[in-house]
Amino acid sequence: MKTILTGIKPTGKLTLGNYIGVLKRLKDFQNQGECYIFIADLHALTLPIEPSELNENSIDIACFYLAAGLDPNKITLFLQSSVSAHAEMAIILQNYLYMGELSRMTQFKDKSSKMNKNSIGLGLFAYPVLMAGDILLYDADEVPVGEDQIQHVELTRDLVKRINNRYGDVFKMPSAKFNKVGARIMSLSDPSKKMSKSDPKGDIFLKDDVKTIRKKIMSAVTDSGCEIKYDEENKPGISNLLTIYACMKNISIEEAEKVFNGYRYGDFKKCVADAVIEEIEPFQQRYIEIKENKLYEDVLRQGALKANKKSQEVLNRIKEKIGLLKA
Ligand code: ATP
Ligand code: LTN
Repeated sequence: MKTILTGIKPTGKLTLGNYIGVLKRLKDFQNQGECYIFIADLHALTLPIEPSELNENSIDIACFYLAAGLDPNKITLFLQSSVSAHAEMAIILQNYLYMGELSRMTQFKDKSSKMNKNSIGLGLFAYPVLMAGDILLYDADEVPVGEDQIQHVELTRDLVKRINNRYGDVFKMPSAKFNKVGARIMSLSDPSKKMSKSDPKGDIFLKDDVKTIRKKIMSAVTDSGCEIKYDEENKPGISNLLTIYACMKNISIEEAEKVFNGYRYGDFKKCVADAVIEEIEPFQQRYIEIKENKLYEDVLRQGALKANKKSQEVLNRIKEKIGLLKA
């Protein structure tokens, strides 16, 4: 049976991009293999964050995972920080990843370019080291992520080759699993940019009320043409809305284009808003129920027990291979 692992970092309010890129797909993954799903709270510390915000976001992500249909009897859901093997693994792996390759990571370049050079944390630079450890600790075969995280999974693959070459078969080779459609949902106000929770202009938040969602979609930036056609280069706004619609309806882009043949932009946007609301409204109701009844608490506790057990096995394996003595 294959093992599937993914995480989301609790850095802000989740967006429709997070939903389409990862959350929505997890329900199917849980029937395809053993799933380890976590809240990457240690990763959230790589940029300054208020303690209360980190707390609140972490609870929200746990509730959103469950609202997306994850069944705690089928999967292991946990907080990264409640499994100390993640920190220990990162300390070991940091010696096998090089500063040159880490400095070429797009996420690091993007985030650090917006900061004062003297206050870029070591953790931000070493982000992919911690992430590689997350993946390797559970012998993951598949890692469902959005497009921006593929580079980190590729780096993990390079690391596996490096370590296995030197010490024999220690780690399983993981691969990134991303959507053909919807791996990169773009901002509604600037469709040349990714919809991202740390850059909230142009986002649809999963907690937005229905009226706000409709308003944001109706005022999404498009172009001066009149054809509803997928063309990322010349019609990025329309292409993004077509992608959102196709993902909501589980159809291909070609099918979505056919639906809207001859439509005016305004009518098209209304249909996109209807499709998003139809799916997100019941999802939001499940989220509220889970949060109010604190249904996540027991799930996280049980999840930590299971994740600790599995990750210790793998941690012991690498420790032994590299020559750390067991007392
Ligand atoms: P931040 O802005 O804080 O970097 P983010 O919005 O990019 O956050 P992450 O926590 O980095 O969100 O991402 C969680 C998961 O959602 C990742 O697998 C990521 O690839 C995916 N994801 C994020 N944004 C999008 C998007 N716009 N389209 C598709 N997938 C996305
Ligand atoms: N970097 C990811 C979160 C993350 C992750 C992981 C995803 C941390 N560790 C391991 C998949 C596998 C992000 O969402 N930005």
